[in-house]
Amino acid sequence: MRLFDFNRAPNPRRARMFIAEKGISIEKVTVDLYAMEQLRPEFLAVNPAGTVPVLETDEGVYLTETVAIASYLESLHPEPPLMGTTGIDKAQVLMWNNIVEQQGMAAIAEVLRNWSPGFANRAFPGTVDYAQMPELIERGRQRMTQFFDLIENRLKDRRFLAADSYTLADISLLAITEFASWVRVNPLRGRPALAAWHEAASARPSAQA
Ligand SMILES: N[C@@H](CCC(=O)N[C@@H](CS)C(=O)NCC(=O)O)C(=O)O
Repeated sequence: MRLFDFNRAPNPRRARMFIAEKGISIEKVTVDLYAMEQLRPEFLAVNPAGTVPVLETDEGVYLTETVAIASYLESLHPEPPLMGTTGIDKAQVLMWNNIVEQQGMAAIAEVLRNWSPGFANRAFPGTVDYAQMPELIERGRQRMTQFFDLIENRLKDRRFLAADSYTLADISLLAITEFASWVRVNPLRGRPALAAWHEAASARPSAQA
């Protein structure tokens, strides 16, 4: 089994933190996004979407979404459970993980990819070039505020985002809370519940992954 990885990017970090929480080790293959290695034919044969992380299973199947990688590893290594144990907990983990990806990650990506010169013509990952649209930057920032306010409200009286223990949803939230600094936003400012949650989450050894 191998993980196609890049240590500076937030989505591969989610996979690495999940692996670290499981206490397992998986061979890593670096795909240097700064050198655009994700668009080389040999990597596009692994993942036509040109994104990392990708988990290559022992059977040669490529899993190209973090949630799928997590789900597969959870099935192989159920302890400690990171995706819920009861029906309702499993549903809540997927629900909050989706909210983090589709509202939080998407909003930050909207700002970053339409703003940073490093993403000129790279408004989306993959082989098709998309021009930046600067008018989306401010909208993305508003969506970020809306997302982190939602999370602040959720965490007011809870230790963890989705269930009674640390899960994939928390891992995803940790990755994107820190990813916000890429667009010079500190989501902890003025959000005490998120700040307390972040202090605890970032103290976990897996946060170093
Ligand atoms: N939905 C995917 C997202 C993967 C993704 O967008 N990865 C980024 C790095 S954080 C990437 O590979 N970007 C390549 C590019 O921008 O060309 C997941 O859940 O892992």
